[in-house]
Parts: sequence; C-alpha cells; structure tokens
Amino acid sequence: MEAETAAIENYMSENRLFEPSEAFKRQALVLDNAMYDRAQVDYLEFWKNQANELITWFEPFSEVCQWELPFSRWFLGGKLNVSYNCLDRHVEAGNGDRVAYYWEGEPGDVKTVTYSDLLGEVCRFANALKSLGVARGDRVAIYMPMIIELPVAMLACTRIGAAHSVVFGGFSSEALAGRINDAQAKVVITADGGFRRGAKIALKANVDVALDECPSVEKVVVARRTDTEVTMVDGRDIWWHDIMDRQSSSCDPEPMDSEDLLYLLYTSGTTAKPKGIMHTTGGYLTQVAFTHKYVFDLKADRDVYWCAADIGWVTGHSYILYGPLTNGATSVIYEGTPDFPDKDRWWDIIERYKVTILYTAPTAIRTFMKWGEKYPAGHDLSSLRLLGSVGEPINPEAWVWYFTHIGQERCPVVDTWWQTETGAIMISALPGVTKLKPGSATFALPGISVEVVDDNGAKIEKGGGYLTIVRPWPAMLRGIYGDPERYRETYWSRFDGRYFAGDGAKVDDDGYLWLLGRVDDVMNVSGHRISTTEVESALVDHPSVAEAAVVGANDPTTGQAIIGFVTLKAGQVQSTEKGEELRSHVAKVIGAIARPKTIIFTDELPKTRSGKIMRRLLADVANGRSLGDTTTLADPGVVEEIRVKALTSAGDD
Ligand code: 7RM
Repeated sequence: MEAETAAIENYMSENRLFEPSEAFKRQALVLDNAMYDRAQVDYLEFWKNQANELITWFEPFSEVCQWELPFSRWFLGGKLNVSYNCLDRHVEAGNGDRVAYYWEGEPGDVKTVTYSDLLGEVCRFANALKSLGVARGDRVAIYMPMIIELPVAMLACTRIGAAHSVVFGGFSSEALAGRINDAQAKVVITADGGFRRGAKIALKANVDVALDECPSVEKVVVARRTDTEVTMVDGRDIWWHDIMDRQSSSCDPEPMDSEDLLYLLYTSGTTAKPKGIMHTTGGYLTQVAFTHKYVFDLKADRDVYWCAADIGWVTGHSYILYGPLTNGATSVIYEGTPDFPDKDRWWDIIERYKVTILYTAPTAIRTFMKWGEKYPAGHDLSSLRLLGSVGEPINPEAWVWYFTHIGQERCPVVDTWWQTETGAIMISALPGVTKLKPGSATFALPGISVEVVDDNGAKIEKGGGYLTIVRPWPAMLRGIYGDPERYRETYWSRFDGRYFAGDGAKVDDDGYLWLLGRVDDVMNVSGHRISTTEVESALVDHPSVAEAAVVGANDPTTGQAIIGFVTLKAGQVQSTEKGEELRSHVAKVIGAIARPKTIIFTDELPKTRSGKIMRRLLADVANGRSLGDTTTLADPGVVEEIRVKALTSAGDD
C-alpha cells in the first residue's frame, strides 16, 4: 500500500516471539486451536455452548441471538440471576468455605471473605435495599472506596434485579450528580470516606453536595470506613451497620430475564455529557465468565487471582466481580495506592497471598519501571504464573520489563484489548496456545470477529487502519441509556454495518493485531499519518525512558510536528543532550519522518483516573492553548508543571 493513502502508517516492527513454555502448557486449559475452529464454523453455536457450560439458568434460553443492527439481544427467553451464579451455586456445590476475596485495606487491615460469608452479606444488604423501597427495575448509584461493602452492594442490586451505576470514588460531586440524574437513581450507597496514599478522602460530603441537585434520590446508605465526621440527614441517610443489623441473611434471588438491565457505567466523553453504557444480564455474564476462565487459564480451586484495577471502572466490574465470582475464583482486592507505605506494596501483597495471576495496566507497569527493579527484586514472586495487561497499548519495552522483572521470564503476558462498551475482553492471546509478540494483543478471541479497515471501510489484510467489530458479541453494550440515536451515531455510523469505537490498529505479516491508540490522536506530519503509539514505543525502547506521550502540535511547515513528553527512569538526568539522543533514537528505530521535533521532560504525565494518558491535554499544552477542563486528571499539579516546562522548552529544536 502507498504510504500516502494509508489510514495509519505502520513503522515499528517487532520480531521477538515467545512460545508458551512446556511447563505452562502442561497445566493449561487450552492447548490447541480446536476452540477457534469450532467458533469459526458456527459462532452462535459456540456462544450457546459457553452460556450453557458456564452459567446456571433458572429457565433455559430458546434463541441464541437476535440481531437487528445495531441492536442485539442474547439468550432470549433465558432466566437467571447474577448473584446466584456468583455465590449460591458455589456454596451449594460445597465450596462455601473457599475464599472469594482476600481484602486488604491501605492502612494494612485485612479481611478474608469466603463464598458463604459473601452470600450472607449480599442477602442481608439485598433485604436492606428492599426495606428502603428499592425494587426490580430501579437504579441504585454507588459511590464508594474499594472496601468489601462495594462488591456486596453491587451483588445485592443484582440479587433483587435493580441496576447499579457505580461512580468512581475519585469523581467530583458535579460528576456524581450528573450520573445520578441521568440514571434517575432512587438510592445512593456511599461511605464516610476512603483512604488514598495515607490521606482520608471525603465521600459522603460530596454526596451531600451532589444531592442538592438530585430530586430522584430518596435514601442514602453510608458505610463507615475512615471515621470521618459526616452529616446525616434525618429521614434520608442511614448507616450501613445500622440497617444491616436488622436484616435476615436469606433472600431469594430474583429470576431475571437474560436481557434485563444489569448495570449502567458512565464513560466520560471528552466534551459532551457522559454516556450511560448499558449492560444486560445473560450475554454479559457469559462472555465475562468465558474470557476470565480462558484468557487467565483459571483453575478456580488453586489460583489466587488479582486484578489491580478499581472496581469503579469496567475492568473492575468484569474482572474483579462478575468474571471471577461466576467462575468461583479466589481474588485479592487491595484498597490503596502502590506506593503506600512504600513502592513495593504490590510485590509484598503478591508474596503474602501467593498470587498466581496478576492483571494490571501499562500505566502501572511503566510506573514500576520508573521506580526501578529493586522493589520487585526484594520479594518472592515465584507464585506468579500468568500476567495480564489492559487499558492502553503496552509498549514492547514495558511488556518485556513486565515479563522479565515481574514474571521472571516464566509467565506469559496476555495483552487484552476491550472497552467499557464491549463489556469483556475481545482481543487477547490464549496463553497455552498463542505465540506472543511483545506489544501485540495478538488475535480476536474465539467467537469474536474483528477487522481492520481503511478510510472507505474496506478490509485491510496487512497494514494500519481502523479497528472494527463485524458481528454482535454477547457482552456488547445494548445502548446508551435513554439515547438510542446517540448509540447508533457514536458506534455504528462511521462504517456501514460495523462497530467502530475509535481505535486504530494494524495487522502484521503473521496476522497479529497491534493496537495503535485512538485515531483522534493520530498525527499528520507532511501528509504521513503516524500513530502516537508507535513513536511512544520507540521512545520507551530507549534504556533511559520510563514513559512517553506523543502529540501533534501545529507546525507551519509540516502541518503537525511531533512533540514527545518523556519521563525518565530513576537516576537518569534530563538534559538537552538526552533530548537529542532520544530524537535520534526514534529516527533510528522507525525512520526520520517520526523524529520528534521537541522532547519535553516531565516527572509525570497527565492521566485519567483509570490511568490513560491524556494526549489531548498535552496537545493543548504543546499548542500553547488553554488547558480546558482538567477535572478528570489524576494529579492536577502535573498539568501546571507540564505547562511550565513546555513554555521553558520552546525553541528546543
Ligand atoms: C478495558 C478498558 C477503552 C479504550 C480502548 C483502547 C484502550 C484498552 C487496550 C487498549 C490497546 C489494549 N475500557 N485500550 N485496552 N489499547 N491495547 N490492550 O480500558 O473503556 O476504559 O477504555 O482503552 O483505546 O478503546 S475503557
């Protein structure tokens, strides 16, 4: 293909290949392509079998899928209850004493919660919700820290057929109010506060402010966590421990229709109002259970699994709650930050609980790279057997660092691509079968069909373009709450008959998929469409670099110029010479066209609360425009620092 006509060009090539080891294969669930082959022959039959194998139905479904583009319905006529699948059936099978969660608070307090314990708590809270007037079909907003009451509250909603809308505890009262109002939530569940890096973060106080503008809310339940003083409004606010004291620990699970709403999860559009992504019951549970079992090669009776995300994000919903619990797994939940009290907290947790599977994000991995190898090296990580990554493209160097220093060259690394909208993992290796390439998410999972297309929507067999999904999948979003037109427009209008949600990707000579970041971020330099991911990977490939974010800035000569924001590893010195070295390194690795015009050193990069780099903000910095809305920043101080550095480094080229 001519470079000038490519949707996104393709520069990086990565040839390292990692085959599953004999030791891993000896114990792996999937060892060959049979599952891919079966799904290839008949994907509906494939998903039907998964739904029957992995899920307990109160009444069987009569039809696998109805597809009226862009609306799908799965497992029609089937009746089930999510909390029953997550809890009761494991207890009934004699596994009530199995640990569901090893919970660890940031200050060091711990709780071990078995499946029986969790079932009892969920039933009591389900009864509490009923006593507050919550009924099947209602929406409940949840705004909590990572305490055990959070999964209890979510599961209690599913038990009685109310949809939850979890709002991440880091969001402001305005963001909370907007989400409560859009969902018309009847009850809010919160806590007095939460711990973060040793400090207490107020939560109930934010709820109080939000509720001035939320007429739908009748009751507020408040769990005690930080002993922060709170105002309790008479007749509206109830303490968790008070209401729980009065409840019975048995509560029949409500038989829900496969297509009943399970939850809403809001994704912040950058400018427009947040979208309430709708997930329903049977299809969602089937695909999260399937992916959790096979992508993580789960042995529920032996593994200790840790997804280190926040439950407030989709990764936590699908891979801390619903996937692991449906599969009867034992998980770790950790409340706080990785550097409290010191930068080895995660490795200490892995050593103490003998964690076997770790699932985290590239942003965390690159932070650990920046801190240095000595923190993991001080701990026994020999229990680990599998590593996962999610949230952003993982640069090959970060992949190799994770593989080497955390997995000790023993653990496959599965890079999993998916979205809030897809509900579950879509692209990933199966670790007993797939030969891994560092930085590639490899292939679509069995039962999933993705294609990379060009600007006209024609399939590309090789090279860069737009990542689309061509058939419905069980966990797909059912829409945007209250706005079917926006759903159609946002996801189904760019390419005829295809789902497209903004990511670029390329297919290499062996058919491997490489995610190239959001297409909005693609840079246009002298007519060449260059992905930020590839230039970032080339920067992180340099031994001094821990993390990099690349953006295009307006340039009178080339249209856009490449600006690299770079965080160096511990002990490396920021200098003009180092900047020169990095620019040359990119030119060497991927070609002169991608040589950054300017390198700006920064100790931290601006990230969303879920750890994604905010390139748009950096582009604003680079273009010398105002910063706009920064309320979703992890650390607003970073922005100012970046802005100042950007100003002082002007003319660096
Ligand atoms: C699970 C989650 C979705 C966006 C998605 C991508 C990016 C996620 C990967 C990835 C490259 C990956 N949901 N993304 N995983 N990019 N490789 N393995 O993150 O809704 O919050 O974000 O995240 O851009 O569209 S999300």
